[in-house]
Amino acid sequence: MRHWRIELRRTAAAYAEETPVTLQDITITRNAPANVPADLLSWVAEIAALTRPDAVHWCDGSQAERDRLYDEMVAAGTFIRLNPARRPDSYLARSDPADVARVESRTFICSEREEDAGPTNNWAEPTAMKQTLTDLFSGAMRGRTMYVIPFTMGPLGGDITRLGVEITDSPYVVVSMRMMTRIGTPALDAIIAGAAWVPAAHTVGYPLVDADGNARPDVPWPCSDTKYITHFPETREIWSYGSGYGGNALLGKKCYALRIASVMARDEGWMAEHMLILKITSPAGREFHLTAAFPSACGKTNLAMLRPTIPGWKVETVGDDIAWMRPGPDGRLYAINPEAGFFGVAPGTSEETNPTCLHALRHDTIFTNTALTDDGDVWWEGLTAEPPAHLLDWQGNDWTPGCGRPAAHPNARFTVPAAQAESIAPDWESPTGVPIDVILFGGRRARNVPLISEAYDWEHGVFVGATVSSEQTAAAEGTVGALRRDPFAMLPFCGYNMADYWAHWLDMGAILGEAAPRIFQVNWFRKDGDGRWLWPGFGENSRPIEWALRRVAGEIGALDAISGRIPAPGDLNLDRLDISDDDLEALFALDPQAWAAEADLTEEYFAQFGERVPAALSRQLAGLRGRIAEAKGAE
Ligand code: GTP
Ligand code: SPV
Ligand code: MN
Repeated sequence: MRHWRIELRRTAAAYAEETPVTLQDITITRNAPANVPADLLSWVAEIAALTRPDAVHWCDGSQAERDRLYDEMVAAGTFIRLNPARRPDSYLARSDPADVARVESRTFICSEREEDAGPTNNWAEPTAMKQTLTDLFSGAMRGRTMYVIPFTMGPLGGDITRLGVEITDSPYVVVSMRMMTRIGTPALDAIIAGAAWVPAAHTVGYPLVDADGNARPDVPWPCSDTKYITHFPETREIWSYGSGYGGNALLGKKCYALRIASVMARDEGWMAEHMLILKITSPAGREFHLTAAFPSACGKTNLAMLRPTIPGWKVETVGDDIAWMRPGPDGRLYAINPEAGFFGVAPGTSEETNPTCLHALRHDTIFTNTALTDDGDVWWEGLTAEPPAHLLDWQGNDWTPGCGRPAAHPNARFTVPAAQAESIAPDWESPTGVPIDVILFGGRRARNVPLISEAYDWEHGVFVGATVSSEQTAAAEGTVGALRRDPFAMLPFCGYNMADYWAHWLDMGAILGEAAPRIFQVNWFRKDGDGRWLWPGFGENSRPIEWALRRVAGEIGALDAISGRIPAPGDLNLDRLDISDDDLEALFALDPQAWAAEADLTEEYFAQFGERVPAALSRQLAGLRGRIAEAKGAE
């Protein structure tokens, strides 16, 4: 399995021959906690021998360690301490302007065979990529401290929980991982006790001493113009070079919990999904759990902290970005949130749109690329109706309203422990997870896709998931607003061939049978001809969700339509909602002509996967065409 280590060891040894270095010099063995297993110790030693840090620090995850790193980052200019009277224990980081989001064009799945990465992933041959990375990592940590971060994805002791170890030269990554995962001694103890772990090597690629021994000063946000975010699915490894931002650098998140975990899940009969997890209690006290897959920056964090506008319903948060799900002993599908924090989009978060989230950010929060107010607090577009008269923008430049530049970067983010959300469900860390009743698929669609519709069955639900399109957001580099296919909101996150992933979903449906969650498609983002949102969104999204739960409870019927089953007139709860009949009609309008065009595009889209498209999905496409023809006939 780990044949690359031999390769790397050879390369590292060759490197050490040129410039002799002993492991004692870089204090790996001296600093290592007691009983670290030999495979972990030798991996750390190899990476250290390759990257040549000044020191190696094994993270214990303690408050003292955190405090020391915060102080060091403030001294280095990486962190600005926010006004403690306004935002206690909170910090602002400004990234390099060229390192602000995930870089999908530099993200690679290095499976042995190209077809196993599939047409939607960048593929690179693993041996060649290892060589490239070995060259890039050589000496990359000179002048820096190398941190070793043992972490767990999921609560320790959980059935679905998995371990990892990230090596990084970024203290920002250490303190962010401390919020986003569970790091330190307990995770290391589990590894010492024999748990399997995924190695994840990260460097910002900005050594402070070059190969000739010339020193250069550090910068507040070190990174490299060259970036590689690489995954080796067969050997379950992650290597990331050149970026310090979000999913590029916090390797537990997208790299492990989605790209590598999706491969593990396929092999082991579970699911790793880009989904929020909610607990919902009805006025009668019945508990439901729901997951929802929306593409990046399309409303998962908002829905995860939903405040229902309809009376009597209670919503609690289990997770806001990733769900790991597997069938439980009773045959139902159980989900855990593998993360421990939220790395959420700041712009648009306000007392109106997401008060629960805003309250979670009152203390102990890291902000990245927001604006800074004159009194030492943060600000972003949408936080207040009126912007402050003066700010420092996300790059630290003077900013005044109307200057023509955004104050916060559109992908400015907060990092905060999940437990700080007042909506957090009491059992959010349940080691067995929560049983899922409903799965939602959504995206930003100005046209065609109705507010809500229910899939006819699991197989149709998989078709709906496989055909999700969404307007692109600032969460990744690219053209914001461009419509692209984002199946299951997993386009940038599936670690193997997307068509095989659809087949895995169909297999899981067969295993779950009657106990499978019901699947719905939602769209909060439909617009009229003038570009105005037709649906108020946010807390009002509780209305279509209430309809879905009443369907699950068997309380109401529905109307068969092109995209699925839609609410019969009067069934969608509109009490005290100010919405015109025209807007309501437009929200559910299903134009057969437009849907015929969608079906043509789906056929084209499927074609690129060739023979690997499951027959069930081709059958579903034929079914969709049948419903379109019927609707045309009825016109
Ligand atoms: P990642 O963290 O990137 O995976 O994204 P996410 O899905 O968690 O995104 P998030 O919830 O942070 O989405 C943020 C954007 O969606 C903001 O611009 C919000 O204003 C917008 N948004 C969320 N819910 C709604 C809604 O119901 N209606 C409208 N119109 N916009 C919404
Ligand atoms: C996303 O882009 O879907 C995120 C943010 O959740 S990042 O961790 O940067 O991938
Ligand atoms: Mn995400």
